[in-house]
Amino acid sequence: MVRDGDRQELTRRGDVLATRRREYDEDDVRVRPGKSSRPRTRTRPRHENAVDGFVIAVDRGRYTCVLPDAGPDAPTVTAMRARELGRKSVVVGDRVGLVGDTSGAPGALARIVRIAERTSVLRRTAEDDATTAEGRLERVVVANADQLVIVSALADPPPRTGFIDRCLVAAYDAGIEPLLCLTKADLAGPEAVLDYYTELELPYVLIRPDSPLDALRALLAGRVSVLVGHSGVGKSTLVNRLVPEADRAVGTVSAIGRGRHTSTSAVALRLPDAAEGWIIDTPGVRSFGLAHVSAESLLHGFPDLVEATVDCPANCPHTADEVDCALDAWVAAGKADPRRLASYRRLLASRSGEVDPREPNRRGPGEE
Ligand SMILES: Nc1nc2c(ncn2[C@@H]2O[C@H](COP(=O)(O)OP(=O)(O)OP(=O)(O)O)[C@@H](O)[C@H]2O)c(=O)[nH]1
Ligand SMILES: [Mg+2]
Repeated sequence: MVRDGDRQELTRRGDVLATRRREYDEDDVRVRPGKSSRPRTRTRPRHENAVDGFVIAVDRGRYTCVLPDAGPDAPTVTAMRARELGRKSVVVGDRVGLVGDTSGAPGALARIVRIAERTSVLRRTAEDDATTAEGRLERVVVANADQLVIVSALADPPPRTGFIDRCLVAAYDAGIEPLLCLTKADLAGPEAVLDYYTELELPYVLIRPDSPLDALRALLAGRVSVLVGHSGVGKSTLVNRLVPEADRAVGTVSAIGRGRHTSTSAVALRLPDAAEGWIIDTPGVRSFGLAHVSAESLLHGFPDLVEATVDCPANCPHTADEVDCALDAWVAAGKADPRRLASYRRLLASRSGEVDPREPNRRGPGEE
């Protein structure tokens, strides 16, 4: 029998505790459960009745959910978070347990009592450098997305491969499949962008205002896809074409080639007909900070470079000043585009808060 006093003494001496415990019979050691592990008898029965919900919008503490088991025509349910969720955030794409009034009647309010384990989490940080406060400010964009649709206009605003590269890193890091969606193909050709990604097996679609969307629809069917891109690239325009009743506000692009951040929050929309998929429109972002991605994982966004690193010395930082880094020879041999290596190294430098000496203004060509 371990008395309370003894237990404290043992806890202070963690290692000793581990050794000593083995000397007792399991039955002899009766440690009272801590407060946090005590079963919550008051709330548990209601949790068992919780119905499944899928969060499609978040607005000032109110969560709009659909009930997947209630069919596509069932009304949406407005919910708030139950206090017992603590600080856990609920985001668009979350699969949740709902209790309370889940009728969806006007004024009805349900409560979110649990969040299902997420299959993927798309994150971004305000800045790249994890040592700064901004770099530590991590935002979960959406949960449970299967596909990241990187939307880039071919003109107005012009494409920025540095931004696309960042999105690719975020996608691979989160285990979400990327799809490149090049809009405004009526204004400019895709050759330059596609040439940059030749070595990657990156699926892409071209969008013009009058082009049929069959290819895109086929790639979206049955999946949860999230659109990301700069403001003004045409995300909401695309969503309105895919989901005619979506009625997403569409903005204009200013003279300096920037959108006006027309969309202000993420919204998931059900794809019509037999597609059985969801498309999530998100507000335009200026950049996609990657402070949360380790230096090693950063490389996953560059599958065209990964293979070369088997010839690198152990713990090679892959930076430009590392003379034995095998990436330089790989690019010199024509196995990858030198611009991709430069982009990777810019990200490496940006993460550690360093400015790449060859990039006086720190940002890559064409990046905001
Ligand atoms: N020429 C051309 N214009 C387009 C195309 N797609 C969208 N636009 C225009 O681009 C502008 C911006 O479109 P939005 O759909 O609001 O862009 P967004 O990406 O949702 O922007 P934010 O909500 O600010 O992030 C609108 O004036 C659209 O009409 C296209 O394929 N071709
Ligand atoms: Mg929009």
